[in-house]
Amino acid sequence: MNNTAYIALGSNIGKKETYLKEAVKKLHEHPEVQVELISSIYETAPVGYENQDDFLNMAVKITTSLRPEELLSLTQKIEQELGRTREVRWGPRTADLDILLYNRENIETEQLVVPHPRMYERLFVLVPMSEICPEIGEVQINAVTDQEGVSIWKKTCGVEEFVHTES
Ligand code: PH2
Ligand code: MG
Ligand code: MG
Repeated sequence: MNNTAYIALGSNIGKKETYLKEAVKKLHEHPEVQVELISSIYETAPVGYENQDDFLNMAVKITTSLRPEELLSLTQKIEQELGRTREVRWGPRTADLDILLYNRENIETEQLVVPHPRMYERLFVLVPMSEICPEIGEVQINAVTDQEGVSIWKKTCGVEEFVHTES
């Protein structure tokens, strides 16, 4: 588990909190992934494609021995297992898992760009990240002035609550 990565999670269909919890649990259940820290859950207004329900968003810090492309396969598998279909770009989804950071690597392949190209413009990513990633400071958040609609929805106490839920 010698790599550190951050993953943003979002859901805006159905039992949103359940989808987030299931996604975190599935990450942790993978033998080569350990969920180290989780942020609180935030309720956020949709960005990009606005004619859809509000999201719940959060972020997690993991350690992993998976390479970035293997981690991407895992996140995509989890999205599928949680019933994700891709209809509208930036449209409604049961579970969206985006790799934000992988160590300090810059990755640019057809499938994956890390750091996530839009993460520094998105409050729904930066605010949860600021709880768990020391590099994301208030300065960066204050620099994003044109977005509102990110409010705390559930303060999270620890990883335990997420990885040991009954399903
Ligand atoms: N995800 C998007 C597009 N817009 N808006 C919010 N509030 N939260 C999201 O997770 C989100 C979004 C594309 O993945
Ligand atoms: Mg996304
Ligand atoms: Mg995505």
